[in-house]
Amino acid sequence: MQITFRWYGEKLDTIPLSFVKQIPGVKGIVWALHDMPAGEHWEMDRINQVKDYLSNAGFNNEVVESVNVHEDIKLGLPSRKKYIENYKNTLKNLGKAGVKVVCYNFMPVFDWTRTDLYKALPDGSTALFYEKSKIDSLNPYEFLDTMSKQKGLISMPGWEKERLSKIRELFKAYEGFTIDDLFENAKYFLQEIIPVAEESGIKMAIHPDDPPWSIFGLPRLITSKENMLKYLGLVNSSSNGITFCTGSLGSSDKNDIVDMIKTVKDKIFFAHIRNVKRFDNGDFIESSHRACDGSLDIVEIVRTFCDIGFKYYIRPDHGRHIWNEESRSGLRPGYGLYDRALGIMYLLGIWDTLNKQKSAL
Ligand code: DNO
Repeated sequence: MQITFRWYGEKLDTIPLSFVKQIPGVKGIVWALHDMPAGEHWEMDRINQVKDYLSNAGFNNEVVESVNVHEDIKLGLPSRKKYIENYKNTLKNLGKAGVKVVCYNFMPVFDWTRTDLYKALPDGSTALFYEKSKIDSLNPYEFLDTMSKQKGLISMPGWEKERLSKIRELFKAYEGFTIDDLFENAKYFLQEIIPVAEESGIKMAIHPDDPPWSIFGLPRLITSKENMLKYLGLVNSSSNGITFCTGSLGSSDKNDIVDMIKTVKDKIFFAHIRNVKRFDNGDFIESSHRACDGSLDIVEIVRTFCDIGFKYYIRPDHGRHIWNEESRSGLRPGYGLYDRALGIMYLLGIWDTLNKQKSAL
């Protein structure tokens, strides 16, 4: 396996890559052209610019998160053809630049959803929090209104200003839309792009829905083991796979994470490993990576990845905001430096111990 770290680019991230270099074990940067709206074609020279920048800092560019899927593709509108063509051309260019894995999602309208970006944990750190009753009681417009008052919302991936400005039209377009419609449109998309991914040497890795249940009446696909298997079966290919995000799937106590990893093991090309603490009323908060701090047994999860001989990419995913980091300007909620670095050390500690035990056998 290879440890990676998500970074938003020279203009959009305030964490210097020289700091990331000091975290033991990080080989690659998980990147994207975050200024490109979904559906646009990524030009070769922009891709190469990032590649050179990363390689000068001592990192590879093998994982992209995300090439976003235009909403017209999810909705199955006639205009999807143009956006799918752009997607294919982007994949071809990424392949030429040495990219091996492309993460994406197929969530209608909202990407990951939380209600508080800075909820205090008992130790004084803050973290992303989901309050079920709030989501259940507000309509999406009221919800957006409360969210946009919180510092940093529009710097969250998937919550871009230009996207949010179309929210009313989008909800209208999804009226009466079912999960079967969404699966059907995903199938069409995969049938088109997977052959191009194969030719370009790219593994496509869909990110689970976060949280893994329907919100605001919108259907969601990657929420359970059954749905994951159904999605993988839409197009049978060694390029059709999963970004296994433990925190997203683990926000639901219905998901047995270890069992899911074992089930889809050959299809996991990228793993986001983080912990989450679930509460009985359906709320959850992103806790530290340590197993005893949350509801997920991160030790067992890492052991399972080690046992299946996982050879692809892992990142620590989100972190809490610690050591006064939330006062830093330019902080992206969930994407500070310190707790993600601690997360990496925890994951590597477990991984190294397991490997040592294995070689002692
Ligand atoms: C949040 C992320 C998601 C993820 C996309 C993948 O931190 O895990 O925004 O990048 O859903 O397309």
